[in-house]
Amino acid sequence: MLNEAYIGLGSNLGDSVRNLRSALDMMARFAVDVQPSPLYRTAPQGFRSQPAFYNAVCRLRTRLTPFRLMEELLGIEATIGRRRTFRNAPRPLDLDILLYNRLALHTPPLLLPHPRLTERLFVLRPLADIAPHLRHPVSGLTVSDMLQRLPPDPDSMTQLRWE
Ligand code: PH2
Ligand code: MG
Ligand code: MG
Repeated sequence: MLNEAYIGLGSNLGDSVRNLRSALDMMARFAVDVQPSPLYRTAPQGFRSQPAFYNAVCRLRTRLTPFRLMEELLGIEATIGRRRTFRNAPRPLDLDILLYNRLALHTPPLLLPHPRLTERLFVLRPLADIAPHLRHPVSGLTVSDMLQRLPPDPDSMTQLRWE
């Protein structure tokens, strides 16, 4: 059975745009219909004294379970050169499963939907570009609803070209 998942992509070390593009290419090994959102340059949220991020999301279809999907994504992060040091440290690539079908799961390290999805402009803005009517399986809110509930912060994001 083909499952539908949404993945958050982020990078703020090295050649970030190249890292994000390579990650999208590598997802074709275990997924079909990989559809990326527009690309954004975003101000770091949380730990602020680090380089600006490049963020996007993508939709994909896969036969993998969420656990196997997470393993594959961690494998791509490692291939691109991520070394885990401290939480929220600058990284060449971060790939997070945001949503997987309408599944709600609490099996750390895999939490679905992604618990910080609703508070992150750098996730909701690109997600709204490709799936505005998609619903959060727990709250029932659409992506546009969630985006409208966030305080507007237009200066924190700039849309860029992929090429
Ligand atoms: N990821 C984080 C913490 N802060 N800020 C931005 N702008 N983009 C990110 O991808 C990001 C972040 C932890 O994963
Ligand atoms: Mg992550
Ligand atoms: Mg993350």
